[in-house]
Amino acid sequence: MPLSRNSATAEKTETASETANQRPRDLLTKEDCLEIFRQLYLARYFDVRLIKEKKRGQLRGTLYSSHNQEAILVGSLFGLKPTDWISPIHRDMPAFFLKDAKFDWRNPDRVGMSIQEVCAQVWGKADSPGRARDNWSHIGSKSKRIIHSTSMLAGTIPVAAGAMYADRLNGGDAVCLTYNGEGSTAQGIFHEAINYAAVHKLPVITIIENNQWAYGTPTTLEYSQEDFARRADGFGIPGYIADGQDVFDVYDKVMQAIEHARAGNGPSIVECKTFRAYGHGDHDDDRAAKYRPQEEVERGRARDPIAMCRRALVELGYLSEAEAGQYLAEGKSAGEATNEDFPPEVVEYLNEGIQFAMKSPLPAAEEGAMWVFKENNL
Ligand SMILES: Cc1ncc(C[n+]2csc(CCOP(=O)(O)OP(=O)(O)O)c2C)c(N)n1
Ligand SMILES: [Mg+2]
Repeated sequence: MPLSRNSATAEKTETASETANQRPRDLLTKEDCLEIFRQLYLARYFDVRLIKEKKRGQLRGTLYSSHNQEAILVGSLFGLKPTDWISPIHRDMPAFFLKDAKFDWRNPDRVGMSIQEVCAQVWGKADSPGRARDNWSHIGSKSKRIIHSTSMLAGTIPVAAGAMYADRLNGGDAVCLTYNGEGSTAQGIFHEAINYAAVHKLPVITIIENNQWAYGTPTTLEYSQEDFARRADGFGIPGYIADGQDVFDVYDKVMQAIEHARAGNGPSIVECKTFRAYGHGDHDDDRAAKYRPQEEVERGRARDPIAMCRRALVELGYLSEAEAGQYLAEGKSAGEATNEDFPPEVVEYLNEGIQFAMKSPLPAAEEGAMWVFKENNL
C-alpha cells in the first residue's frame, strides 16, 4: 500500500483487513512528508557545510560525518512527542537540532537544541552547551530531554534505562531513543543495560546504525550473524530491521517500537542498515579509502536517502517532476555539492547558526578549571 495521499479519505474507504495492514507512514500527511524531505536536506547540508568550513580553515577538531545516514535520524525523530527523550552519539550531531523541530525549526520553546547552540558547540565557543570543552557531541540537556552524549560506546543505554525508570515512577509516558553504531553492540554495557530494560519493561529503544564499519573493523569481525537486530532475541524483546536509506521505512519500524514501548511492553531494538559515506572521522578518510573496497563505496553511495525520499514523493504526487529536479544534493560529496543543491531555507537556517557561532566569544581562560570539581560548581 502506498503512503496515503489523504489519510482522512483513506480511513473512510479502507476495509478492516486493510486497516490492519496500515503502516505508520500511511497516516503521514503531505505536509509531514514534505517536512521530512526538508529535514533530510537540512541534515545533509549541516554535514556538507561543516566539511567545507573545515577545509577553509574555519574549524578545528574532528568531524564525524552523518552523510548518507540522515534518514535514520530524520525518520526516527519524526514520530516522537516533545516529552520524549533521545540519546545521540558521535555520528548523530543533527539529532540535537532536529529533535522536536517539526515544521517550526526556530521555535524557542521546542524541546531540542537550537541551530545556534549546536553551531556554537561545533565552533567551540562560549555560548555553546559545552562551553568549548569539546567541539562535538559531548553535550546534553535535561530540560530538552537529551541525555548527555559520551564517547563510551553504548554507555548511554544504562543512563536511558535509569531515566525511563524515573519517568515511569513519575507517571510519565515518555520513550527514549538511544543511537548506537553496530560496533557498540559488542560492548558489555550494551547487554547489561538492555537486559535491565527488558526485565523492567522500560521504554528504551535501541537504534543500531549499522553502517558496516566500526572504525576499520568490518561487521564480520563484530558479530557472527548477519542481522544485528538478532541481538534482541537473547533479551526476549522485538528486533526490527529497517532500510536505513529509506526514511519512511525507518519511520515505520521506529513507530512500531514506540507503540510497543508506550503500551508498557518494554524495550526493543531497531537495526537500520546503512552505509558510512566517508572515513570514521575526517582524520580517517585517506585510510578508509584503502581498507574499504571501492565497489562497496559505490554500492552505498548509489542508495542516497535524499534521492529515495524524492522518488517516493513524486510517486505520491506530492512533488511534481519539475519541483523534484530543483535541488540535487544526492550522490554529491561535500566537495562537489554547492548551496544551489539545497533549498534556500535550509541554507539560510544554517547561516543563522554559523553567524551566531562565529560572533560568540571564546570562553575566558579561568573557565578551564570550572565545573570540574564540586567546589567550582557555580
Ligand atoms: C568503550 C569504547 N571503546 C572504544 C572506543 C573507541 N571508538 C570510538 S568510535 C569507535 C567505532 C564505533 O563504531 P560503531 O559503533 O559502529 O559506530 P560508527 O562510528 O560506525 O557510527 C571506537 C572503537 C570508544 N569510544 N568507547
Ligand atoms: Mg559502525
